[in-house]
Amino acid sequence: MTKIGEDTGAKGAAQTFETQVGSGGELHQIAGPDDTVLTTQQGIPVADDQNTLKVGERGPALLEDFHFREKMFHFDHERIPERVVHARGFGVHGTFTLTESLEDYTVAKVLTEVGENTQMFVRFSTVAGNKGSPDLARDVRGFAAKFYTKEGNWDIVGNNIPVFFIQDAIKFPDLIHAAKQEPDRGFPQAQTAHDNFWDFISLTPESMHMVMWIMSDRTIPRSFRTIEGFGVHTFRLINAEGKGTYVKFHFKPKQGLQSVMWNEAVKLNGADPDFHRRDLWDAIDLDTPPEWDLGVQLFDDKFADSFEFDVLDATKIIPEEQIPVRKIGTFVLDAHVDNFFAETEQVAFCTQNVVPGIGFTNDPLLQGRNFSYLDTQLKRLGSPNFTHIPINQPKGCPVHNFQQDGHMAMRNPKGRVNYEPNSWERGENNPRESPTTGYKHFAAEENGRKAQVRSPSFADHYSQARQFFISQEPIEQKHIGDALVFELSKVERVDIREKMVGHLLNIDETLATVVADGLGLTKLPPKAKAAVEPRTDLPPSPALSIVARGPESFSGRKLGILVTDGASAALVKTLAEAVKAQGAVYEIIAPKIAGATLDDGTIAEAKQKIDGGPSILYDAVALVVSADGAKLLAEDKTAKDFVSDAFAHCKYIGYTDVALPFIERAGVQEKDMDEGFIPLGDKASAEGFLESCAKLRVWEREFKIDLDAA
Ligand code: HDD
Repeated sequence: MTKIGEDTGAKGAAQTFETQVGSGGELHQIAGPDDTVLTTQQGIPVADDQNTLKVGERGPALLEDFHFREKMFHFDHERIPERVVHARGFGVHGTFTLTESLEDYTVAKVLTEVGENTQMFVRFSTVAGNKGSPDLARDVRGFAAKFYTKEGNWDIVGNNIPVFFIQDAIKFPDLIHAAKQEPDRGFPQAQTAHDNFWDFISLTPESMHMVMWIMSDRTIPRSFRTIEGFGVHTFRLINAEGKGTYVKFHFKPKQGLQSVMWNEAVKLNGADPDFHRRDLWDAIDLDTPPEWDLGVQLFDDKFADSFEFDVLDATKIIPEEQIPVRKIGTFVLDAHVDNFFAETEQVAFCTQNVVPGIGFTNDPLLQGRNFSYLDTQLKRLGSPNFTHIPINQPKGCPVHNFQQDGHMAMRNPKGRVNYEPNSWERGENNPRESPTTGYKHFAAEENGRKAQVRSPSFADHYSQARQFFISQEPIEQKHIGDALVFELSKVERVDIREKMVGHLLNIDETLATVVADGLGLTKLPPKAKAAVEPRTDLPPSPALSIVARGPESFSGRKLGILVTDGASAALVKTLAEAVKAQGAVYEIIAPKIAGATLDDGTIAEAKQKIDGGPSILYDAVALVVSADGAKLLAEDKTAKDFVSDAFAHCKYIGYTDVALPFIERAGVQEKDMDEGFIPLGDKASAEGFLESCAKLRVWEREFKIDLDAA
């Protein structure tokens, strides 16, 4: 037994503790009464956090050890249920600033007070994978935004795709069951490439528009920073006169749109399963936080009545060419959470969180969501008091009501009165309704027969799928074909593959033929029966292409500079300056993590050893090697992969002339060295290289090197 210090730091109360010392006989010093002392949840200072209380050195443990019991009890209960969908997420704080008032359309202060800053929290996510699944799964990205407005919390629980798989919320559990792991085997994880998913889809023609989007590169984004966000549904704005205007919400990334290639995504999931979250974390750390414009498409009943499709159908878009997106403000996401669990895990988004001036429509998917989100928070967070958790508390306004008690209540009304009406004096603890500023539901007139029906106006399932497809650049169309072939090749049942091709025949015959060929079908299956004849007269909408709307510069992108001993110090410096001038970043990759000794004797410190820094981590690469270094790398499989992958992924590759033999040994012949290969030497060449990199990829290359090229 050892006696430990008299002053135990019990917040002023001097106590004496007796405790067993560790087997090494070390003595645990306790600091004075300050905030750095380890305590139990009850505030009792802990003297020994290494050994349980036992009888004798080798004896049994004692129940009396309250510190051990509390610690273990808490640990055993650390996990809460992960979200049934969108389990893997990444949250960040930000600020929204309004630049254009919508006062003609809404009374919502967040949309009318120009120049006002509104605090925000955004959680990005994938849908199907579990919490620990990789970031680059082919999947829809959730883009959920909480605006802490002066009039309460407003949530837009959106995705990076403006349409959805289903039209009625009653099919959501089936969709998600089919998409997630198959129930008997518990796999595949975070993938739609399996029988159950495509079986459900092949029997759900309304999902065909969404299928085009999920098979496009939208589902393998380069970064959270390079995705769009969509509120998806038609919502309603309500002005001071109670007049309603339909609205669709859009988030447009100032960074431009960008995706990776499928082969890259597959490799990224192994090399860095946290690729997207790390990217956003780094961008905030480097003080280059991403920004989005908040845009709205506004329209009235007249437009809705004349539009080709039903504006209440969440499987349809309104092309931007028909109703342009009006940018009304900007948000910047510039602050990390303090704690992942407290904020990112516990944040609770609900589609029904709207503020005065913003309302719903009868979209049957939205109506169902308004029930589901509140319901799920009770399961996940365990109490109706989930709104008391700091991340969910309104920050822009006070909260006063007579809701009380329940598990984990952090605030209860003070004083005697907890009901309404009452005869006590109105006050902070005795709040009253406010007919002037309170939320008023849109006074829509409704009347109809009670029935379980689907409106005939929802019956066109293929026309916009076709419109999306024909709006893509050739390389994007190729990727859609490749993705369908890949996914359906993982489907074991031939009849499901065939059924899918039958649907594609209603969308685009060439696409259907390419996919049928890729699957090795000997003849085209019959066309799927369409509820209404698909239209072929919808014009392409250029706004739907990622490639057409890429960034204008290399800003915010990352160059990988592969160096070896003896490489040119001047060139490394020049490249670094050119990268900086573009607002981009770079990483040095070297054969050893300590870095490389350059030709002037300076050391280029490496961020990555070559094995840990494959070229998939970079938007473009530069091979700044010496002749000896090139010889060495030419014998190294990983180094050769660095080059051959960058080539296969259509990236820009800068190189010193002595690197040529290395490039050749990596499998790239001189005849294959297209405009994406840029010789590096002087300052001008480095600057020219970085300017070319703004195009991000040399897409023509893919048509030359891919067997599947149409
Ligand atoms: Fe959902 C989570 C987006 C349809 C039911 N959904 C969730 C999240 C996003 C979306 C981004 C994650 C929020 C977060 O980060 O915490 N969901 C959508 C979009 C949809 C959609 C854009 C179609 C337009 N969802 C949808 C339907 C239902 C749900 C039709 C059910 C009727 N969604 C849920 C949920 C989740 C959820 C079960 C799981 C965790 C959560 O809500 O908080 O309630």
